[in-house]
Amino acid sequence: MFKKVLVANRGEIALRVIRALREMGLESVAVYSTADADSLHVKFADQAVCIGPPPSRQSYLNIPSIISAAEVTGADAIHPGYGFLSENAEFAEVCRKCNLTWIGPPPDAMRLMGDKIRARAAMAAAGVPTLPGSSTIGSEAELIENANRIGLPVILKAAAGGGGRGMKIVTDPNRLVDAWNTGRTEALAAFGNPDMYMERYCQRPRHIEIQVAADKHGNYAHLGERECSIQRRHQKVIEEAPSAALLPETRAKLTAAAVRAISTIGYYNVGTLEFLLDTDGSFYFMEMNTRLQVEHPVTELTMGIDLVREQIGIAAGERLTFDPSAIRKPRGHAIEMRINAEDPDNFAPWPGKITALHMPGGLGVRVDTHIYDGYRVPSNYDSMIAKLIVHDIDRPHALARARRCLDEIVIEGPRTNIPFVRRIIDHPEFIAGDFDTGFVGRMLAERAAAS
Ligand code: MV4
Repeated sequence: MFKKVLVANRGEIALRVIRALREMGLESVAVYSTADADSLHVKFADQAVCIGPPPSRQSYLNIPSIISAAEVTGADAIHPGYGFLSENAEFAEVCRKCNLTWIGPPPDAMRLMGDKIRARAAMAAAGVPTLPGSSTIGSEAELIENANRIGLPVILKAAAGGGGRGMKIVTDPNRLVDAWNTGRTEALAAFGNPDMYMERYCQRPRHIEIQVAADKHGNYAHLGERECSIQRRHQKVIEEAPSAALLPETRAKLTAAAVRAISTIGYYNVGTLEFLLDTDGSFYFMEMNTRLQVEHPVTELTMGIDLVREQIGIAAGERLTFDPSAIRKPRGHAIEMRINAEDPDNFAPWPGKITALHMPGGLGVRVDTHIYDGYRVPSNYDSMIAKLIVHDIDRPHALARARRCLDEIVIEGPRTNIPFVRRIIDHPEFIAGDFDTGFVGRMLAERAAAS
């Protein structure tokens, strides 16, 4: 096992990893930008190294600075958290070259999943369902041929995209060429790669993801699903486990497909396969995230497994702490609500000093946050300041607990999206479990029309 681990991240996830390290008896090294000097992750780590000025490019994305911090502190491994460098295969390889263990998957698997076209092909080859689609579209003729074969509507996606960035839905045949050209230009500017591919467009799907974990000894496991359909502009707002929409036989097929996928590619560490679930119960692979996810706590609470501890153990060459072949049923129901410092009416970030703070507590309540009374939310990073996660025997009880917790929270200073979260969890269709990825958009459109 390692002695000292550098955490290449900030905010709540840096704290989450530092807590796991402390419980495992390992030393932690925090890195921070000058904007984060007063952050809790800096205070809670055993050591902390300033790695640069506020902009992420010069600090949390600055590979030489982070490697130097690991070298001067004598760390033997790096945990990347989520976002920032967590899906950067080159960073993973640089760590290895510097004799720092990468607490994450094999770089080749990261690279494969980073290319959405190659990932789709690899998953189809592993027998995982994918939507009818194309490979890289090389010409206008190929574009039209594929659209004719698949049938409109189609969705154009960037090979280097992901998370919903750079997607174009085409319903009108006259818009096809224009959408492809615009998409290519945008993809080149955003990702440095103009390649686009096409899929049949699935209307009103649910976004269901499967948590997987594997060690370096060939043990492959799934830890059930998370329902992530409640999102606004591809940013998840509420996630839950289990999904109210999955029939037991669909769940069995989905989880089996996910395990088959990771064993085929020889994956290890934790990861998430994202699927679209269609209204008829069919499901299709979308992409794989080769890292810990923001919403991992709902799986931890329902499965009783510490995913960060698993990650560290796996990287150190240990076996999974649980039996991968045992059928694990989720215990009760967990719901995560992301709390952002933002204007609840227009979603504009709202940085600034926290002048009063009270977080909820009690049975079945977990709050993952780096904020405290007097903390200043910097304007340089994303606006998520806390995750409120509730757990209870079933979904109705978990929803009641969620409402009780939202009533207890006090955050003064920046405004937050709590009123928006509250409107979702009080919405009759959300309560009934009757929603898809278009739910938030429709809810906001109705509200705009009513005012
Ligand atoms: C789709 C889709 C429908 N059909 N692909 C969004 C995130 C990315 N990982 C995949 N995403 C989607 N891919 C096909 N073939 C719907 C989504 C999608 C979505 C699309 C438009 C607006 C909001 C959305 C929310 C979740 C998923």
